[in-house]
Amino acid sequence: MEKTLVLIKPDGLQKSLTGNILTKLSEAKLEIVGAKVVRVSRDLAEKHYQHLKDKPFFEELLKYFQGKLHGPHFERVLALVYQGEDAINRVRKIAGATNPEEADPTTIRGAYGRITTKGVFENVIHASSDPKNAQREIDLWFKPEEIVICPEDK
Ligand code: IDP
Ligand code: MG
Repeated sequence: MEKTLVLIKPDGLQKSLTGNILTKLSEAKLEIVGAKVVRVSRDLAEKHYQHLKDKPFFEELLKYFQGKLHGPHFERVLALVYQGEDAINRVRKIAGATNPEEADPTTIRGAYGRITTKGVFENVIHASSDPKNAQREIDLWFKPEEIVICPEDK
């Protein structure tokens, strides 16, 4: 059993894609064990994307991730934790490649993502990349009591 963090980023919310994204993700046959709306502070954004802090696009990425490119109503993300067998890879497959122009058009990022004129990949969702990152990210975004696990799975 694996858990993985999914974030519907501000562009996904602004484009009214929440329903489409959740429907797509339901193909993975996983369980939702956590969900909430979060206003992303600079500190949280920096921690979440700490592996990219030396990249030239880091500042623009933080702005995008905090919703500062999408107006005051979209300064938020929808955070979800999915659980199930091979959850991390199953969700990554449905999410698609990081670069929305290289992503398969049938994936979420391929269908709905874009690259801004400033070069940010607005790719609609985040999905944890591997078990170590999934654990780190779930601990960063959720308190233990916000995760609802079936007693039989404990
Ligand atoms: P991932 O989201 O597929 O795991 P990461 O390399 O962890 O990819 O990058 C995190 C986020 O940073 C991406 O989802 C995308 O929004 C942005 N990003 C990554 N690489 C680039 C780039 O080369 N140019 C612009 N934005 C990028
Ligand atoms: Mg990543």
